[in-house]
Amino acid sequence: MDEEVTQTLRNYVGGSFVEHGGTEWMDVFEPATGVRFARLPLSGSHDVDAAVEAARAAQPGWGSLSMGDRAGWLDKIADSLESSFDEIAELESRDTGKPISLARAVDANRSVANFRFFAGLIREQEQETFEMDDATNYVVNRPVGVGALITPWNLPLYLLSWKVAPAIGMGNTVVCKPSELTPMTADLLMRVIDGVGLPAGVVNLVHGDGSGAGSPLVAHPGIDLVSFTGGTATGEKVAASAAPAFKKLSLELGGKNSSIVFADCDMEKTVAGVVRSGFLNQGQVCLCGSRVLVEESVYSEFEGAFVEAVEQMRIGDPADDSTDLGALISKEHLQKVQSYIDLAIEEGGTILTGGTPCLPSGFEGGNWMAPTVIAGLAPESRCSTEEIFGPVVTLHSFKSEEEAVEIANGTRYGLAGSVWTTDMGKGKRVSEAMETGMVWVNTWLHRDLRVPFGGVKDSGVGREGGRWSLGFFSEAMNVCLKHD
Ligand code: TXE
Repeated sequence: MDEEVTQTLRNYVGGSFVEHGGTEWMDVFEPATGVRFARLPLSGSHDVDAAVEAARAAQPGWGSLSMGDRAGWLDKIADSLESSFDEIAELESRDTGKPISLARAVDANRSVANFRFFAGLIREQEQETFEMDDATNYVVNRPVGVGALITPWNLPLYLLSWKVAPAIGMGNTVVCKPSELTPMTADLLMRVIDGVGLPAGVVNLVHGDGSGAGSPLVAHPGIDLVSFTGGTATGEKVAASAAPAFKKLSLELGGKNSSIVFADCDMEKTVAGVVRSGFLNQGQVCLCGSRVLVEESVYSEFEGAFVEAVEQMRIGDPADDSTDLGALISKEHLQKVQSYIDLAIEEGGTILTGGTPCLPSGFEGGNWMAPTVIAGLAPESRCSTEEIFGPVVTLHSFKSEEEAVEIANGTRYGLAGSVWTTDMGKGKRVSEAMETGMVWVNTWLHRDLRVPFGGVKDSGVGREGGRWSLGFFSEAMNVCLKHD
C-alpha cells in the first residue's frame, strides 16, 4: 500500500545531516497498516568511512572533558528528549506497531531515564585507589575510543539510548546503526543531539541494512568497540568480524525464557504477570517468558485462567490508549511466527487460543497475529526451545522443582526467567539454579538500571547496566606510585 512518503531520512555525520553516497533507498512501513510513510538511505562503506572519520576526529577533545562536563551533556540530551516525550511515543508506536500506552510507559520513559541515569552515575564515579604498605595504586578509567552501536527493531530508542549514554559519558565517540526496520526515533535522537549542540562528531548515525552498513561498520579499522543487540545468528557474524581484531565486544542476543509457576504461588497475580511476560510488545522482547512451566497439581487451574486472560487482551489500533496488543514488526516476521505455529501442530501441540492472523477492521494491510497459547508440546520440541519472538507461548507441566529447573535450562539460550512462588527460599534456590543472566521472582521486567543486564550461552556475551556499562565503555589503567 502506498502513501505519499512523508519523510526522507538522512545520516548524521560530523554534526550535520548528510545525504548518503549511494542511490539505494529503503521504504519504512507502518506495521499496523502496511502503509509506507518514510524512506531511509541504504548507506554503504563510504558513508561508514565518513562517520568513523568524524568520530575519530572528535574523540580526543571529547575524551579530555571531565566526567562532570560529559554528565552535563547527558542531562541536556535527557531534558530535550523529555520535552519531545509525546513525539517519541507516537513515532515509536507508528514505527514499531506497538500500542501507544507501551511506547509511553516503556520506550519514551526509559529513553529519557537512560540519559538521566548515566549522567548521575558518571558524576558519582570516584577514583579507585589500592594502598600497599610501600605504594599507592590508583585506577584511571580511560575511553576505549570509537564505538559502533548496533541496535534492533523491538525497542528502538530504549536500546539505542541505553548504549549511547554510557558510551559518550565515558568519553568515547560513536557511530550508531539502528535497525533499518525502525529508524524513526534514532533520527529523532539525532535531531535532539543536534539541537542541544553536542560537539560535532561525538555521536554519528548511519542508516542502512546489515550487509551494506552494519557489517562494514563492525569491520572498520577505526572502530575500537562494538556494542550489539539483536539476533543470535547476527551476533555470531558480528563476533566473527570483531574478535580477530580484538575489538571490545558486547552482545545482547536472543532468549527463550521460562516462567516457572509453583502450586504455592498467588494464582491471580501470577496469571496476570505471566500473561504480561509472554505477550508484552507482541512477544517481541528478548526477555519475554515464552515457555510457561506449571507445577502439575495446579496445571489445569492455571491453564484455564491463563487462556481466559489472554483472550481478554484487546488487539487493534496501536494509537488507541485501550489497546493491549499491536502489530508485528514486518510481514517477514509474521511469516516466521506463523511458521512456528504451523510447526507446533506438526510437533503434536494443541492450539488453545489464537494461532491465526487476526485483522482488526481498518488494519487489513498490517502484520497481525492473535496471541497464541500452545499446550501438549514436549519441552525439548523446536517450538519450545527456539526463539519465536512473537505472541506465542507454550505451556508445560512439571512434577518437581528439579524437573522445572532441568526444563528451564534445556535450551541453547540463557537470558532471563521468572519464578512464581510464595516460598522465597524456593524462589531464590530455583533462580540461582537457572542458567540465565537475570531472574525475577513474583514479578517480571521490574528494572533497576544499576543491575547487570545480559545473558549466557547463546544469549550473548557481557553485561550492560550500571557499573557494568561504565566498565565496558572504558579501559581501566592502574598506576602504582612507590612511596619514598
Ligand atoms: O535482528 P538482527 P532482526 C531476534 C528475533 C528476531 C531475530 C532477527 O528472534 O527474529 O533476532 O531479528 C544489524 N553486521 N531479535 O533481523 O538481524 C541490523 O541491521 C552488523 C532479538 O531484526 O540481529 C540491525 O540494526 N550488523 C533481539 C541489528 O543488526 C548487522 C531484538 C539487529 O538485526 C548485520 C531483535 C551484520 N552482519 C531481534 N546484520 C533482542 N535480543 O532483543 C544485521 N545487522
